[in-house]
Amino acid sequence: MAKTVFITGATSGFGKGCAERFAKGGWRLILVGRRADRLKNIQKELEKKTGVLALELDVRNRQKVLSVIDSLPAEYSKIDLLVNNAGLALGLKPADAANLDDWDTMIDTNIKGLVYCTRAVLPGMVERNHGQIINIGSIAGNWPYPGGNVYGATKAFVQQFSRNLRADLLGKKIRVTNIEPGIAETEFSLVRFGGDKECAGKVYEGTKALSAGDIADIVWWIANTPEHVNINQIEVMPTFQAWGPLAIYRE
Ligand code: NDP
Ligand code: 8X3
Repeated sequence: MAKTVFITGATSGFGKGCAERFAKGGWRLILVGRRADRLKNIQKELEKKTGVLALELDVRNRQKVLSVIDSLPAEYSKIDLLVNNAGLALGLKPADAANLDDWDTMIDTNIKGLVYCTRAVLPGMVERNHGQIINIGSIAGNWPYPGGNVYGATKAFVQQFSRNLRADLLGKKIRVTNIEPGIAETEFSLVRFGGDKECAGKVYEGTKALSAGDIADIVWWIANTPEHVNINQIEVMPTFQAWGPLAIYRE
């Protein structure tokens, strides 16, 4: 029987790349996002290859996340893999000038949304003693940078939550991985800079960033490792990205 993957944030970037990769591999898809028109188009395209259930869902809506996952149609109810990908960065201002609403949105989406989806899907996995969760963290959860304040902190949460899930799930055939990508060309920067295409474009100018396909290939590989193998964490950057020196302020 075909396996089922539940992908949050499937309307763009990594999530859409994963949907395409898993459709090619014959998995059934449950695709989540807020933009209904995009979901519909992706569903139409990928239905040529596999079964697709498209869910217009905001992962910040705790009640809806829980009820939608609790009432999945029978043929989609046994989730083999949850890809907790929905997330965003908003702004790049220093902490004293950052917009508090942006901070709320990042916390509500990257932390609380991810936690809601996990909590809703996990009991079924435990009952079946089978499953896998792949979280999309970020290098920003490992390495601080100016303006990364709350975004990076939400991704540090994702890292520790992933590890703690492993601790809770010891003895069960349920795997958990945190993927921590570096710079990748998706709609991420467009969102971060409030739709400013010029500003977003500059982020990727003159370099070779990761692509959505690169991350989808990694997710696909992790999903297809043997059940006794758990990849705890993968940090991946483009070859053209590395660490800078520590900053020293001089008067
Ligand atoms: P995109 O902006 O291209 O995609 C983000 C996806 O998240 C969209 O499908 C969007 O769908 C969805 N999303 C956002 N908020 C919500 C919400 N409240 N409910 C449901 N879906 C939501 O960016 P990426 O593909 O780059 O980002 C995917 C993940 O990867 C994020 O968690 C991001 O933090 C992380 N990441 C990105 C990196 C990069 O450089 N691109 C590097 C490291 C990590 P919709 O708007 O339709 O709801
Ligand atoms: C996205 C990577 O470095 O822009 O998570 O924060 S970065």
